Amino acid sequence: MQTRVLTAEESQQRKRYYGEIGAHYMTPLWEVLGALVPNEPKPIAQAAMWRYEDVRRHVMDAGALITAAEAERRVLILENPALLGQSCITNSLYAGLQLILPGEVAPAHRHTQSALRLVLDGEGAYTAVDGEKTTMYRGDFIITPAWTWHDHGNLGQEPVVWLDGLDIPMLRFLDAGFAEKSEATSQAEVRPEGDALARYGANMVPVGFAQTSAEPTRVFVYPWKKTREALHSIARSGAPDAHLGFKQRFVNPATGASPMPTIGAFVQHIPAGFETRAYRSTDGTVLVCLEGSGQVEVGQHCFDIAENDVVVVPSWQRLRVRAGKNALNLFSYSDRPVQQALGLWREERL
Ligand code: GTQ
Repeated sequence: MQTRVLTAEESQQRKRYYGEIGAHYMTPLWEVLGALVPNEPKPIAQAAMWRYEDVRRHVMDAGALITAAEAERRVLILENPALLGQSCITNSLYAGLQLILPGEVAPAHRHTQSALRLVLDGEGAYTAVDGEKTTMYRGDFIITPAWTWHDHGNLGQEPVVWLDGLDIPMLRFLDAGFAEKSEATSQAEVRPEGDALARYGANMVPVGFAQTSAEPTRVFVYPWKKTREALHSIARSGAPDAHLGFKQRFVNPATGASPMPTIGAFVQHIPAGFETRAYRSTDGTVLVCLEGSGQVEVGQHCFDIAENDVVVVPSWQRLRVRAGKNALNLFSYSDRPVQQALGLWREERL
């Protein structure tokens, strides 16, 4: 709306009119058009960091407060400071830190929300997805696609913490959430551990197997050991991209699409001392530091990051990453595949 100074009478007249139409649940577009159709993304979400060293103690304290069985999932939600009360880290994505103590089980359930786990702290836990277990090692990226049964347990001697990334806000927006609890606390083992990786994650698929890009991958664990080896091999030959360092996208190996249709996942190696040039994209992104330390600059904010720290980069905010004395290995996830499927995704190298 072009703004001009209104006379007192005109103001009164409009206010009266807005009141009249308000009684019929109508409101004038011209008062809000600029906000509804912005020139560029103006996210409400803000850049923020959760320093693992600062929050770990509070995550552990939850272990004395409630059992995994009672909580169903013992998770501290990471809420964007500008979106408090909405259980989201960006408009479309959720993040949480889940704790499971030795001997505990987080009972089997399934839901239409898709989830990823990034293992951060402790050893000996497992996740079972549709009847196959995977032991969780630090840095492993594990998925539980929409409507797959999943339960978690800890057979080890120490508390285990991982980051949960889900599309909860997206499903809420679409009103497409369904969930179901299993009668069995833990799923019966249908296939031995490693079966999915052997069948679908060894540069082969069963002959005749075909998927569409909307179907999630049958590979449900991307072991950090393999990812890390690949990243380091890549980094040994060739120069880093000025804006991204060495950045790889996780895929469904059978289709090349993202592992799950709603959430994209990435891993990035920034060599020691390297500083990326400013970059922005429309997919609000959650970054997790797996190795090394350095700085992450998001718009006006600058965060010193170390292992297990989580940073949220809202849509279209300028991002620069600087690695310290040791190389940085960063994991990230975003709603990029959704934006790309709809022809909306944009990036800019500054
Ligand atoms: O592990 O199934 O952080 O259902 C939120 C909802 C984790 C899970 C979360 C969930 C889960």
